[in-house]
Amino acid sequence: MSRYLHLNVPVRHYTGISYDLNMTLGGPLLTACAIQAGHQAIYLDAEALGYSEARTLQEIERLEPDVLAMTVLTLSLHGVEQIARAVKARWQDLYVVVGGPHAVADPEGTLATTGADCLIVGEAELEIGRIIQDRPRGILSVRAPLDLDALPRPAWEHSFPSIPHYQGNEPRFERPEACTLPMRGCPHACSFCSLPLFQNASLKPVDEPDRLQPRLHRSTIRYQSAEKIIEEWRWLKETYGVRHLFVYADELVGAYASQRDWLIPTMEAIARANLGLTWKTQGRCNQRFITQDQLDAMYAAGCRAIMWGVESGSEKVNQAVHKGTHPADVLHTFRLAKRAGIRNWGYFMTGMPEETEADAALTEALILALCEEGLLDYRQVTICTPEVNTPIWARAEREGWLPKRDPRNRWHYTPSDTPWMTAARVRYWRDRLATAGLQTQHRLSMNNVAYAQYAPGVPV
Ligand code: B12
Ligand code: SF4
Repeated sequence: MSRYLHLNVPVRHYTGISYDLNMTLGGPLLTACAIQAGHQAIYLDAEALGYSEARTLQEIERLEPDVLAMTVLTLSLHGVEQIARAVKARWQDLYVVVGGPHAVADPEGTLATTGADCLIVGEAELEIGRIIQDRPRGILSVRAPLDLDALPRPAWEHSFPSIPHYQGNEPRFERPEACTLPMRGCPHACSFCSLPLFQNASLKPVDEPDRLQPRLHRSTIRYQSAEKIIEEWRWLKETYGVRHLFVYADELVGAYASQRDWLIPTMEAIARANLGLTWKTQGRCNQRFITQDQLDAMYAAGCRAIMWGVESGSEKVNQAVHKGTHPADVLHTFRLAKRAGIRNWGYFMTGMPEETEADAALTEALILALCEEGLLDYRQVTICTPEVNTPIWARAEREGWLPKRDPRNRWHYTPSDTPWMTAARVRYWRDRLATAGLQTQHRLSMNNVAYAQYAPGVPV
């Protein structure tokens, strides 16, 4: 039996932003799988706890793990590098393994700069027990879980902080808020999204290190059964008093035709279970795949808000980033959701490839049309940030407009000129789009790249 510590590293000391509102599931899930495999395990979200690097190291010392696992996002890479180096300087024998979206996007670079013993590419639930036991080295891939019902619940009882600590990103929903992941996978390949990277290239798998195999399969569509979902949601309510859920699904509704075959019966079963929970989730605007019956069923099951990735009001720009949606998809979707009683949260970007000021004006026109019909309950306007090794990043690098690298925050807060707009004009459009169509302005500045906007006085 080994002692496994899964760490979400602190980032606020170099980003200047506290990422403590929402929890993440990878660490608590892998912690549960480690426990199931017979190990002692803890998940520590040092960022949510407001720990400094020094305090995080003290906790590592106190907990005396044999295996230190860290999730790496592009933004948290610097924090992981700091902790990994400090750990290796003090405790050479402590086995350090890293994984997560940035590890998938840049395995060689991440292994080199963190100095970890091992880097895992993929969803690691099925293999984390083996990794803890065998402590392999180098870059290895893992089989993704295909049967989500077979996975344990996230180990919130071994997670610090626990669920009630997190405030959630919408103060008007009831507390406590938890998160859950009833489906995984998306067939699309938007060029700014990191998730499609989970399916590229070939690597040696953990279970057969002598053989190359394709990485599996973030894009493969997988669902929990209604029974499993209800059991987990009820457990969250009864154990932690949870009142509201953030349903992390790659896109829960609108992504493909057959989605409804799972969605409608599952929503009906959740509604029948009468759990008394409200929730929000993510969806994709589409004229064909979004239908009233699906949204009505979601509302009956407790859905009160959907975050829609609108990106741009210009069809040309949405084609350029492989989003492939049209303003008519947005209007159709927002109308049906509103009719169902579900709040529309629109997520817009500016500073995208091929986006000129005329295209930004089309986004403004779409926002105004949505406001005119009272369809936009909340909006967020973000300056497009190329994440490492996504297609949009490759394009920006090729065309010479990749934002200037800041070694710590990996250019998340440093928009630069694109061939189609200057950085100053991108900022201008971000601010203009954040307030377009609002009579009373109530702006919530989240950070340098995003502005969030609540329509004042609108109850959730
Ligand atoms: C919840 C969430 C958040 C929360 C919590 C983030 C946090 N503390 O980690 C909040 C809102 C704070 C947030 C913030 C940000 N986020 Co966010 N977020 C998500 C979201 C929607 C769900 C994460 C989740 O729980 N997934 C489910 C679990 C099961 O998957 P997973 O985390 O990938 O873990 C699996 C594997 O990666 C692997 N694994 C993970 N870690 C490890 C470690 C080891 C050792 C091993 C072996 C395996 C392994 O096994 C896990 C189990 O299958 C994802 C999108 C998504 N669908 O995943 C985006 C996502 C992670 N976010 C993203 C981004 C860009 C951001 C921000 C930079 C946004 C911004 N501009 O401010 C910040 C960065 C925050 C930070 N601390 O660095 C990108 C990351 C891209 C990248 N290359 O890094 C994602 C992938 C969205 C996307 N589609 O591109 N985010
Ligand atoms: S539709 Fe959503 S989850 Fe799918 S690739 Fe695009 S942004 Fe990513």
